[in-house]
Amino acid sequence: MSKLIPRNSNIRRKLVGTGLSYVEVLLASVIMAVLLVSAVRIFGNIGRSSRMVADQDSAARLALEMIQEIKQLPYKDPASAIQGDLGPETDEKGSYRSLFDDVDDYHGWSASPPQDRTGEDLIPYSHLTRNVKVYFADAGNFKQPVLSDEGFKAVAITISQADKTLAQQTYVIADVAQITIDKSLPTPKPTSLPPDDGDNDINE
Ligand SMILES: [Ca+2]
Repeated sequence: MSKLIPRNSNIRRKLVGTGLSYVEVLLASVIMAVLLVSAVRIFGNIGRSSRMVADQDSAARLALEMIQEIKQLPYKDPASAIQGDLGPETDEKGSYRSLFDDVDDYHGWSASPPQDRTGEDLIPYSHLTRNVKVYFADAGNFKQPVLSDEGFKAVAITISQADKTLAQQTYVIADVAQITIDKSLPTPKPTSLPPDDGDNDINE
């Protein structure tokens, strides 16, 4: 036999109050779980974005270091009578890069981890691969490879992680000795200077 509890009794208020508390706790738990999952996702995305930005910075730095090394060298091999083949000469192969002595010796170079010129691994970039390709560039369109040397070599440097390319930079190096001056251009006339007035003015 059930017993009715008066609507305004303290017991009823306590029971009703207890029931609402469970619901509130349940809702709060659900909300906390949703917030927690969202926070994990947000921080996960921030972490991935930070790593991606750091890797792209590293890739740009590695490409820049390589082209700075390459552009210090002569356009052509100073010791080889045979020009026209791209890549290191026979006596330079297997020397890491320490014996490379011209721009196109770097053609086909690839290392993972990237290395310095003496062959030391660059440990901070051990998850990256750096490779170089060199091609003769069309004098009228540097993006167009050609079979013979027209006075320009394009150096394409790619930095990748697994199969993903992080940076790809292409630089063009000119053979200054091979570039001819267009003699059809008018020769500038020498400017006549005013006669010296003899006062040894340093600005004259
Ligand atoms: Ca060489």
